[in-house]
Amino acid sequence: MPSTLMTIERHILESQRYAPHATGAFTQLLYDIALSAKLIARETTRAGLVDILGEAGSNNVHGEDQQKLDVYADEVIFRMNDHTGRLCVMASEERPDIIPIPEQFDTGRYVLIYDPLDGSSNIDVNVSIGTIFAIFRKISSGPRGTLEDILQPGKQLAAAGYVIYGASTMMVYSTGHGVHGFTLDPSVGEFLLSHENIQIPETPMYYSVNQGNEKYWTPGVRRYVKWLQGIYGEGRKPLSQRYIGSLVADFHRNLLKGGIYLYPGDLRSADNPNGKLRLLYEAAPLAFLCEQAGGKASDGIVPILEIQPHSLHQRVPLFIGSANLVDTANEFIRSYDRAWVERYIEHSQQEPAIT
Ligand code: P6P
Repeated sequence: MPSTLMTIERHILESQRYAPHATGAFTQLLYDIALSAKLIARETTRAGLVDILGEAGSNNVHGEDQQKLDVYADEVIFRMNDHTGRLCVMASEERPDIIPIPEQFDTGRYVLIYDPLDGSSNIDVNVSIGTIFAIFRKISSGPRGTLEDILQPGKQLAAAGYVIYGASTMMVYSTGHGVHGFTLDPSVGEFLLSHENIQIPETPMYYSVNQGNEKYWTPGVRRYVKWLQGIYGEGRKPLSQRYIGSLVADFHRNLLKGGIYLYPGDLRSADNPNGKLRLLYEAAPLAFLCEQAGGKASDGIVPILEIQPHSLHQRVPLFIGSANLVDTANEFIRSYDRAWVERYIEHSQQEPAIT
């Protein structure tokens, strides 16, 4: 536990020293995200008490039933940021297209991409869920943001983070100067610094994968998971398998304790060898954090942060966590999954160009 009492607002302000030319808009944007997280946290803890559980009766772009809390979280983040003049464009997991800044408001030099409530299928069973956010700088030439500003590779991120709504609510973020975790003290409504400069342990404890998908895995992934299960010979505790079905919760545990989360691509459907997770608002922001914490993240072939997105809701296989475990995953795939690699590369090149 850090010795000093530091709120997230003061920490964000102090990290401004890394960008003396910053206008303060970046700092304010991070404040706004922290405030959104407090509002969403309040509803997640009350979800069982008010009529906010259950489905909103609508579907999102992916045809998934939208839980009311999903819709609430998406609205909170949008309305917290649409009028501040700090953003030029937004994008959300819950919305089909990019979200322009309403005409009546000024625009700014930042881009906000977010998954308002990841793991929402767990809402009704009271399992931890999370918000994931990514912040880019504007790169398009016009006054208002475009899809070009959204489709940036993760290596260009200005900041990224997540909020986990669990036994306690934590916000974890990085602006490229280490990864720092803050725990919400609901009695005062402040996020207080609780995990300074998080580094993912070299020695892993967990591996997280949906074993139920084993029959769809490629030969390399099967061999890799077998390797994980036998990683420590006699005398040493093997890795434990932990899979909550909530990416933020699984990632957070592995970040603090060491381990790997994998959602591999597979050959289940010929037209989508990319697996389930989304590049822009799930894989890339968490990969940014993981690399800042000394870990790695890949699609099984290349680093996640190097991938040039082609479309807003593009899926990508994800291997993320302790560096040595990610490197080994890449080796197994390189050695045993040529057919899948060719299909994946071909499919990625067919992704619709910027429209
Ligand atoms: P499956 C939640 O829907 C999510 O996007 C991640 O949070 C989670 O890790 C994954 O999907 C779970 O997917 O197919 O194992 O249920």
